[in-house]
Amino acid sequence: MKIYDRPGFPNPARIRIVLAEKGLDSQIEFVPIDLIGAEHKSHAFLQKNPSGVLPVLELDDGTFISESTAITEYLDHLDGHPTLTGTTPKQRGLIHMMQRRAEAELIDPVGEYFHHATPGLGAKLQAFKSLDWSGRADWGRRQGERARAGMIYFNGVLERQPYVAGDAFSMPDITVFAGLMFAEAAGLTIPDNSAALAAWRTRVADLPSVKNRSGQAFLADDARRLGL
Ligand SMILES: N[C@@H](CCC(=O)N[C@@H](CS)C(=O)NCC(=O)O)C(=O)O
Repeated sequence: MKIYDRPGFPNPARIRIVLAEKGLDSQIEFVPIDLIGAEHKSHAFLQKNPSGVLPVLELDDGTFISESTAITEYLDHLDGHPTLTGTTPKQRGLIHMMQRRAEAELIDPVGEYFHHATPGLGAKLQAFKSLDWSGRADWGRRQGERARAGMIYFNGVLERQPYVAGDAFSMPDITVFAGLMFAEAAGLTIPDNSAALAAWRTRVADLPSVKNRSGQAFLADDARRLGL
């Protein structure tokens, strides 16, 4: 199998954590894609994922799977013992629900903030994203506020239970963790009164699959190039 990704970026990081959780690192070839140079908007890449985003998984039979949730589902079920997406109907329902919230209330608004209220991925990408409409920075900042409201929501969840979807670490924990990682890189901080979220983040950061995964440093070189 191959993963088209970019080390350090938040959605590719989700899959690197999944691969480490499932012990699949050695079975994957990592293919780096130049996001700043807009390689993911090339004709060749759009054949793999028409959405033009990373990560993308390529199976040995040539099938392409994109969307981090779909890739996670696939990898989690490969060994017949899913640990990240639930086994009982109740676990699967709760994990799916919290997964949607982790995307809709956190990582997606952080992404909109990053692309609209900051230089985002730089000038070359602006053309692909039609980012030249007026008011985009204001809209982006509102998405930043939505993301911070999402952090407060997840703080409340984590005051009641150890992990985002209940008693066990699962897919939405990975998404919230990547969302916070993205937020930090984009300059959005966790609100002060979010002790449960901050403590959960410290615990998750210490998990072997999170701590030891490859490509942790978010955008270090890219951020410098972009002046973030
Ligand atoms: N919904 C997608 C989001 C993927 C995504 O936005 N990936 C980012 C990297 S973290 C990307 O490729 N951005 C490039 C762009 O927006 O042009 C997923 O879950 O995989």
